[in-house]
Amino acid sequence: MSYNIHEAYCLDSQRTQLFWNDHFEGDSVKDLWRTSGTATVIDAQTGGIVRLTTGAVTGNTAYIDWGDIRSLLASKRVTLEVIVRLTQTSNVEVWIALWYDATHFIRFRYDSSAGANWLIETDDGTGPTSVDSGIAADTDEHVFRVELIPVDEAHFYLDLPTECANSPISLDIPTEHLQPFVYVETLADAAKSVDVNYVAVRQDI
Ligand SMILES: [Ca+2]
Repeated sequence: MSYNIHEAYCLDSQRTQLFWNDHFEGDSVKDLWRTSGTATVIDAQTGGIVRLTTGAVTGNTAYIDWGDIRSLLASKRVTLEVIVRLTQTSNVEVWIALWYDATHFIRFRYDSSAGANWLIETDDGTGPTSVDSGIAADTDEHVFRVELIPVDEAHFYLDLPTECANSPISLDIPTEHLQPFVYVETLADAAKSVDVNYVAVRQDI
């Protein structure tokens, strides 16, 4: 069987789980994605990436998400895996998230103005909980993975099987429906970008 986890896209399922992924191959970003800022598919690089690029003014942003089609739930043991490469680590903020809104999320966050390391964070509207992953940001490609297994614990992995310091987080887990969200903001008057190679989700039916 197949099951629509996004209205524009089907995914495979087994008897008890759904799987969905996009490797950003082809000439353009698939219609199911909403983009802001500049989002360019580079098909020849690393089997297809989408490069998100901000404008060149402090506070400019770029992001990619499902256009507020939110079909992911912590209570269904959602797992998100995203492969991302920062093209720079200075004057930039990056989020890799399961996202409802600015106060309901589960995310990796790197803010160059706050420190050298990735933070791991949750918020259910009463948080956030924000702790240090123990892992410094760099410009290599990495696999970012968060698993809600069990449903009341957010386990964060950066390059499996390495579980981040201070993971899991069991506070401030959002109960809202979520979508994938990758976001970059420039903290200087210069364009900043991130390369997203792959986004995948899995959750229970
Ligand atoms: Ca790819």
